[in-house]
Amino acid sequence: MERIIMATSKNKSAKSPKNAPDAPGADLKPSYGEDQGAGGETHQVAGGDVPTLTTAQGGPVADDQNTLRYGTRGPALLEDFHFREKIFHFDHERIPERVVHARGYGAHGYFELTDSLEDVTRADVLCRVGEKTPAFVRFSTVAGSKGSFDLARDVRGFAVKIYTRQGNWDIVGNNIPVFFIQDAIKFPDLVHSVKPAPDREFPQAQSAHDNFWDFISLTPESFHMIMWTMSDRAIPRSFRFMEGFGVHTFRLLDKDDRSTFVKFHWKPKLGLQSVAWNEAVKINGADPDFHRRDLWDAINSGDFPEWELGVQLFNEEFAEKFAFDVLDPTKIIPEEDVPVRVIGRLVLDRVVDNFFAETEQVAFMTQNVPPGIDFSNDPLLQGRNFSYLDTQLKRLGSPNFTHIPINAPKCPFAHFQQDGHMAMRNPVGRANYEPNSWGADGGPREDPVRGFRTFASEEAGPKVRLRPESFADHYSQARQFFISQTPIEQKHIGDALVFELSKCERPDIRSRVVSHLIHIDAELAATVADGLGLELPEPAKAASPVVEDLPPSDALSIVRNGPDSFEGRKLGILVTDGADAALFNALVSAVEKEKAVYEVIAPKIGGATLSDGTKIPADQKIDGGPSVLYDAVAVIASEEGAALLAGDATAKDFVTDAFAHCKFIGYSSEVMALFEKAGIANDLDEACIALGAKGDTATFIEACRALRFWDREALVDLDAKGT
Ligand code: HDE
Repeated sequence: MERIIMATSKNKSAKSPKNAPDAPGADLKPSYGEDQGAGGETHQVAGGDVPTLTTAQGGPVADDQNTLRYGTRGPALLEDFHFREKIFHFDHERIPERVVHARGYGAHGYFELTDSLEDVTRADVLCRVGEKTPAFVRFSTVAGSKGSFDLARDVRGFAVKIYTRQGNWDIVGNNIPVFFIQDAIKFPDLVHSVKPAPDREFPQAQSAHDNFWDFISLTPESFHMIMWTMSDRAIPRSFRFMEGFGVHTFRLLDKDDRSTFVKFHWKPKLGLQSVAWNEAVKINGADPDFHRRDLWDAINSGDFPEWELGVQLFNEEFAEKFAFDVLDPTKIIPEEDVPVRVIGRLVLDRVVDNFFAETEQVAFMTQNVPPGIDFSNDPLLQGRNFSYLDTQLKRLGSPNFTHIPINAPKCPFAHFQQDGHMAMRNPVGRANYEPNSWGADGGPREDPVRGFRTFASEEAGPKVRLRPESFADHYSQARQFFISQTPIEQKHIGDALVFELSKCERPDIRSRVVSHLIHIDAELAATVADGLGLELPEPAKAASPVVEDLPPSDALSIVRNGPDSFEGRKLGILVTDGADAALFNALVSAVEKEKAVYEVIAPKIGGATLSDGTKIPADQKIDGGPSVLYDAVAVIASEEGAALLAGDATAKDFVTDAFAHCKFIGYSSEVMALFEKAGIANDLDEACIALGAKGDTATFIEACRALRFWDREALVDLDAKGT
């Protein structure tokens, strides 16, 4: 609590109106040192001074090890207020986790506009080129609970809060540009179906079960999204290498309230990248925190993740003639039809100080838009605008959740809202209503010119519960997505469907899913049916004929939008005692030159002694650092070391997995002994690169830029399907 008071009182410099953060309460600033308890008294410990431990009321604590009791063996005493307060607070530490997107990870940064949109919007943040506006981003999975693993096959949340001069702007998006459903009224059903079944409370963080596929197979509008979630987009390598999308069509309004439609895109600077499903399953065991650790490590090492903000701008005329309804959230507008114009960048440069205070308490809301940005009638967006405010009250427990620093605007603000649980910024003075006649002491007033104005769209028609005819085509864009993928990505979609449906106990559900796939791609449907040992069913009844000739779009493929560098990626170097020091050092400098990172894996965590006698510490012991944690691997061993590895099951897994996951593998000649025992010696291909001669290490790291040697996948079938 003390720190919150500090944070608000530090805002003194901004000239702020009555209800601004530094009005009431700011005078509580203590006259002693900021973060010190007990009157600022400190204790000396090894490494410096620390504050005296206090109760939440500020009273110094003498003994934090023992409760107060009668005699050493007697009953505890009620008067032990320190114990009572400590346990009371502990008992109330949890708040409800998010109903969806419970598992997430946040970081601070800034948004910088590079290209002004002042011709189409009066949103200040989209008009000030070069200004850095503070931002907070929270990435998440959707289905799993807070303690689930990072590499679930799932959509990822990509929620961005930008603290603009005109209030908070939240783009509460996903890493997939479409959604499962067209109408918000189906959201509870969708989420219930994917969450653990209510009777048995499993499976956790997985869509591979009957309830989910039952719902999906009865909801044809979900099939475009299903193509995306069965693609490798649903198993990203890192938050840093995924795109983000605002999904819905929004409006931009200029100073005369003229409207332009807009869709928002975040494009990662380092390109797109995903993992293999077999890898994802193993990463979840080896490091369930794989994605959050990746973000934490990247930011803390100064390698700040960055995305471009792009917009697709279009007018009513385009919307009218576009083949699909721009209000339908199960549709995209291909970049070939409306190019993405890059207008800014988002950089994440600071991890949180405290996970709960920031990442857990951050409250995103689709309805947070500054003047100059407005909503469309997308029925999903309309429903979300209702839901997000409601959910914050449930989770954070008070209508004053905007008083929590992570949610508070950073611009001056003033209103007459007051009281309620945990009120920290009540209005000062006599007027707490308007209109009033207290003149200059009367508090804030509305501003019709600079305030938020809604687009005055003409609406007409009867009150109905009906989807528009223009929402009826459920398969054409699903097909367009599928044909836009490279062959290897298409194979992964087929594999994913077979895997997921093989976890369904009911054959009729498997079959009903396949009956929809027939409309998307006949060969895909046949492959999935075959993979399931299922007879090809009759096609599902389609509400609208499938448009088969939509052109493929390169923007939809991950492989076509990968990086051209190994920058930001991680090499795992497995070394043993006696490994060639010159080779190791050359490899490390090649990695550093590429702005990539590396970890050393060794049989013992104490490290390995190289051929020249230098001891290098290990980051991982071999069974704690399987190759699935790295983008590429190198194995450098002495003859003795290689013999030792050849007899070790985890070392064999290290290389066979790297091989099966189509990774680039660098190796010293001694390592052939390990390859032989692991059964891959005869299959080595051009992505297995011998490191001996000078220059080999540079060649190896250059090769790693391709990230995967996909040609290998045909040889290492990972699902025993023979495809
Ligand atoms: Fe959400 N969603 N959502 N959602 N959503 C929530 O808000 C909801 C939808 C998204 O990191 C909840 O604070 C409804 C689409 C993200 O804190 C809740 C509907 C998209 C996050 C909620 C949708 C999203 C949420 C749960 C259908 C992508 C996490 C806790 C109409 C464009 C934000 C909370 C964070 C969170 C409701 C559909 C993205 C319950 C009713 C579509 C990234 O309010």
